[in-house]
Order: sequence, then structure tokens, then C-alpha cells
Amino acid sequence: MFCIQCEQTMQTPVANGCQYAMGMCGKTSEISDLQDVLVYMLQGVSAYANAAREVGVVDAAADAYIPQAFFSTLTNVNFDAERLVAYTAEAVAAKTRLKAAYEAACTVQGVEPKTLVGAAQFEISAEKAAMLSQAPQTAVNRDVETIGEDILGLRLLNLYGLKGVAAYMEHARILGQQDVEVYGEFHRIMARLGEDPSDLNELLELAMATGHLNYKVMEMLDKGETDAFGHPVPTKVNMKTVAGKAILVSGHDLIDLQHILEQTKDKGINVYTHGEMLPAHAYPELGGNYPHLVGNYGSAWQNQQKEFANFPGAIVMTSNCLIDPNPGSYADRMFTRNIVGWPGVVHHTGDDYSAVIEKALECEGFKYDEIPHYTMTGFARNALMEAAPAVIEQVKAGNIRHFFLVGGCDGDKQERNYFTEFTKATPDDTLMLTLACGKFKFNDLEFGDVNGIPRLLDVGQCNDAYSAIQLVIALAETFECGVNDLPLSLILSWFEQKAIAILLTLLALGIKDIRVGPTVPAFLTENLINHLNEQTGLRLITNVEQDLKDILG
Ligand code: SF4
Ligand code: SF3
Repeated sequence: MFCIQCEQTMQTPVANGCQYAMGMCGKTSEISDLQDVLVYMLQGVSAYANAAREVGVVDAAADAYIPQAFFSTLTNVNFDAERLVAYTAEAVAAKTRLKAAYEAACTVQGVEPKTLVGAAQFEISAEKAAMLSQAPQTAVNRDVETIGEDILGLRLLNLYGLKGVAAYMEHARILGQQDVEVYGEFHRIMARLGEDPSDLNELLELAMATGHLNYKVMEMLDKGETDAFGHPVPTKVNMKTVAGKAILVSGHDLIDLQHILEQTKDKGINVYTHGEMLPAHAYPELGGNYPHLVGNYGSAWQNQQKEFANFPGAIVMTSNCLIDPNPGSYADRMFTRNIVGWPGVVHHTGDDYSAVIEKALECEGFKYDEIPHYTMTGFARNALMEAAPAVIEQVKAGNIRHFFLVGGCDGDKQERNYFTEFTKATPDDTLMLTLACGKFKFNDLEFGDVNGIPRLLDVGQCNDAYSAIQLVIALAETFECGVNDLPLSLILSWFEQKAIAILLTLLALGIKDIRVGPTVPAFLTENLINHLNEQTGLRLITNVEQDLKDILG
């Protein structure tokens, strides 16, 4: 195995990357190898989907399937070998189908079919043993000795960024948002990556294309969520538990939460959000509609083994991030959904949640109410735009001097306390936007307000970076300046590949001087970091005092 896609990857003086029997996330070498095979196979399917488009053939099933299966290879999503093998078998079938359709269309149109290279030529049998034996040919670092670490790093920046895009495409698809051109661009980039491009400039261009693509996908996802559930309104969410039977819903897929809320409304079961599901409380058709959505339980994903073990009800994982459920012995009351998987944990398909409800009723539930403690969420696009005139007035009056976007993923490392300390140290005449699960580092703290405007505004999930970008564009228009001339600084915490996709979007939109932490991605070499720093001002966080001094002068 060789995997270097997330922030917790192994780093040793000898070599970076998880490369022995098991990764830091609990992914075994078998799972890692099966995921490499799947990704390479999917690149080959995209190559045919891309070529087929040139002769007017679009395969809607393959369009939907490729990003979905690609999503299964993100960090902390799917650890189930049988399902990964099945995804690859499905990819083989999709490639056969697309290849035949492509060649048939070429014959009809009298054009010579192209000879596709790289991943498109990769053939594999549907047996797990055969897949594992061919895995070394598909390892992401298979030709590092020829191409060198810089080119490998850039390829991985693209591959991992595109994985993040694929995940958001799947979230959008579940909400009925699909776009044939977006799929086309996805296949173009995916197919090219399967041909092992080795030119630095081309790879940088591809990374920017991935960033632009992700912007469109986040826009589609925003539309899917707001069409289905309304525009979030700022909402107070209880972070403590109340007496009664309970279901916990984790991950990003709001529609799963809605089905659960609808089916539990007269069952005497309380529903809680977990992690990235927190912003659901602010949607009129979710939190606004179901009083038995009583609060948010626990904190960010890395604390789940302890927190889920103490949750006396059923647990539904709708998307990333999942960690080994066995040590806390709650695996028997956990259900995975969608693309998530863990061997031995029930994988729930379809929209009938009776099994989850039964499990919740069997469990003990919470015995008594805890003293409530609240956090605010729901400052998404509309709410931010409504607040914008008041914010602008305070900026003009000199009461707000700077904006910070402190957002991204959470994780285990001690160094991540930087983000807590940073928010605590920001002066009272500054506002902070936050998003994604990194907010759990500080969203239980009291930051006060600037003449009625809360100093910490939770925009939503990681994909709601789209809302934050809309506010930034609106502010730049009002102040008649470029986005980089605004008194705004971005401090991003990263962990997994969705964060890489968002980073590429911000870079593609020309946003400069972004600070990332707690570490720079291990797949980026010093040369690449220097190059990105020269081009975009991207840099690593240092310490709170120094960074605030540099930002605020
Ligand atoms: Fe290592 Fe992260 Fe890959 Fe898991 S996902 S194997 S922790 S790099
Ligand atoms: Fe969190 Fe996994 Fe990245 Fe959606 S849920 S942000 S880490």
C-alpha cells in the first residue's frame, strides 16, 4: 500500500505516506490496494466517457456512477473490501459498455476510434485476488522513480482535489442536481490523470480546472439543498442531550436526515445531528419543521469512538468521516448509508428507516436532560446577504476592521489547538466566518457581537464555502475593490480531500495569501510549496501571535 492523501498520513524521516500493513486511519493494505485498483479503473471508464462525448454519446448511468464510486476512496469513507470489489466490477461493466458505444458511434460517423492509453487499457478480472495481484500497477506512486517527487506531488494534488469534487457531485446527485457539462469536465480531468501527465504547467492548469469545476459543483449542491430544504436561517442549537430514545445522524447528506425525521415524528424518538450535520438545524424544512430534532450531539469526527460509545441509541453515518466502530462496541447499533462502509456494520439502503427506528427503540435512550448549552448556525448565503448592509455599515463606521474565515476540517493533532487559540485571540472589532467540522474547535465559546452582529458566523458544511465566497464577492462589489483588497484573511484547516477541492477553488478564483494548517499536505514537495507560495501567497500557519501580527499589521 501507498497512501498519502490525508493530513494524518505517516511521516517519517525516511519517507512520507502510509505504506505498511495499515494506514493511520485504520485502512488495511488490502483496502488501500483495492481502492488504487478502483481509482485506476474509474480513470479508464472516464477516458471512454470522455472520448464517447466527442462522438455525441453520453452514458448517464456511468456519469452518475464514476464520481459515486470515486467517493468511496476518500479518507474515512469505505473500509469494506466486498463493496470495493463490487464497485470495480461495476466499473469494468461500465467501461465495456462505453467502449462498445464509442466504437459503434465512430463506425456510424465514419471516424477512426482513438487508441486510448494508460488507465483506459487496464484490464482486470472481477476476482479480489486478481485485483490485489495487479494493484502495484495502479499504485499512485508507481512511476515516481521516473517522474520525480514534484510531478508526483502535482498529480496527487489533482487526484485528491478531484476526489473531493466527486464527493460533492455525489452529494448533489442525491438531491437531484446533475449537469451533463459538469460530468464532461470531470471525465476530461479524470481521463487525463489516467494518462499520467508529467508536465508541470499542464498539471498546474488541470489543478485550476479542478478548482473551477468544484465551484460549479458547490453551486449545484447549494441549489439542491436550498431548493429542497429552504434557505438556512440563523438558529440556536442545543449541544446537550435530553431524556428519551435517540437517533444520531452524522455526515453531510441532509436528505437522509429528512427521511429519518419524517419517519420518527410520532415515535417518541429524539433525533440529534453529529459533526457536519449540525447546520441542518438551520434549514426551514429540517430543524424548522421537526421539533424532535432536538440538538447536536458530540463534536468533530475524531472523537466519535468515545462519543458514539456513550450514545444510547441508533447511529447513522451518511458520509465521511467514519472510524473503526468496534472498540467502543457500538457497531451493532450503527448503520452506514450511501457510499460509506465498514465490514460487519449494517449497510442501510432505500428510504425506509424502520430498522434504524427499531434499533433506537431497543436502546436505552438518555435518562435525563442535561443543562442546555447553545451554539449558533445558519449564516449561509441568504442570511449573510441579509446581514451584509448592517455589516457594511459597521465597517464604514470603523467598528469592524477585519474579517477572518477560519474553517475546514478537524482532526486529532494537538497542533490543531492553533485554531481555538487563533479565534480566541482575534480582536473584538473583527468578525469570523467558519464552516465545516473544524468549527468544533471553538463553536462552543462565547465571542460576543459587534453592535448586534455575532462575531462568529457559522456558514455551514464544508461545501457551504460557496456561501462564504458569495459574501466575499458581494463585499468586494460594495467596496469597489478586488477580493484580495478586502480586509479579509483565510485560515484553513485541512484533513481530507474535500478540503483540497475547496483550496483549489479558492486558488482558481484568484484568492491570495491563504494560510493552511496544521501542516502542509505531505504530498507537496518543498519545491511545490515554494512555487505555490510565489504564485498565490499560500503559506503554512506559524503561531497565533505572529500570524495575527502579520495579518493585522
Ligand atoms: Fe494514511 Fe490518510 Fe491514506 Fe488513511 S487515508 S492510509 S491515514 S494517508
Ligand atoms: Fe469534516 Fe471529515 Fe473535512 Fe466536511 S467531516 S469537513 S473532516
